[in-house]
Amino acid sequence: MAIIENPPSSLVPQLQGVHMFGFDGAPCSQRVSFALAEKGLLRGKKVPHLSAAAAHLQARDGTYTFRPVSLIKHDNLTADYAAIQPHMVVPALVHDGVLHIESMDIVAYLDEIRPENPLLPTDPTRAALCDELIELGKSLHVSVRHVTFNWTLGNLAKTDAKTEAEVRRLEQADSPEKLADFYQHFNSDAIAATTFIEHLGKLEQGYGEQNVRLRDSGQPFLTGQTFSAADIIWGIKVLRLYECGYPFASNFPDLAAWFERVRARPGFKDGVMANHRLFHTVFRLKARVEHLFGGGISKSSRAAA
Ligand SMILES: N[C@@H](CCC(=O)N[C@@H](CS)C(=O)NCC(=O)O)C(=O)O
Repeated sequence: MAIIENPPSSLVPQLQGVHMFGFDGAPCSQRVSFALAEKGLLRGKKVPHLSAAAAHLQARDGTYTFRPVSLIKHDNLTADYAAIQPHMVVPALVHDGVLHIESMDIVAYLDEIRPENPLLPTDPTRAALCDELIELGKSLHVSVRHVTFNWTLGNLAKTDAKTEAEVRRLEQADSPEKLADFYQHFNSDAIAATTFIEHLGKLEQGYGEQNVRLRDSGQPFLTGQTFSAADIIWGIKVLRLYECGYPFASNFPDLAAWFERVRARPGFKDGVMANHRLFHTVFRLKARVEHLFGGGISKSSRAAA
């Protein structure tokens, strides 16, 4: 479990109940919002992310307090947020003063504290497959970042020079996120077009494997008959590329059919889409216009494996 002991922020130990620091348009944040909704924990108050107002410190029972950290305004790339989330990424979750990071570790933690509607299978074969699919999903996160920044966000995601220097100053030497290097290269257009295409290829390889798994098993979900944390991480991974205009229905039809099942879930509707409608629509529209003019991601996608 990724628990951060004694974080520098004085806010964290004051927070009671469940508080989530997140951004509704970010895949890693969506994984946790999805899991919270699957667990029946509803979003309660929404308060400024650094608020220490007395009325904001206690989350109501059965709900979680949402503390939005705008990745567009780069709220995450600040000393105040680095004092909470040491790698300057979302999400972070505080439960009764204890800070948890790493989205899939948070999902596992939620499964532990609210065992109803289990997300981690107990059957050893399914559990091993679930772990494997989560690990693969995590390893592809850097590819989602490259693809999203290139095909969806573009210049919007660039930081100014001051923020870039601040990230370099604040980032811990052993941060797994390597945000300082990423922003340095992305801001100066130093990432080769072939690199973006390679990342898209890695994702396609992963989607292809899941497409074959679903087709061959004939099961409704990735690890079998019931929904699991593997469906959360992969569902969100498909959502993001779908928003970039990726042609899932033609390239990976079994995965596309599975995604319809995932997005029909109340947990997906309430946890992910209810707070993400605007970005979703804007991303999809942008992708459609690009496609219309002969550009966009479908031009770089390969045919089904
Ligand atoms: N391993 C982390 C990765 C978190 C992560 O990369 N979050 C992204 C959003 S999906 C982020 O906050 N990026 C900050 C940025 O790009 O400036 C987790 O799973 O929680």
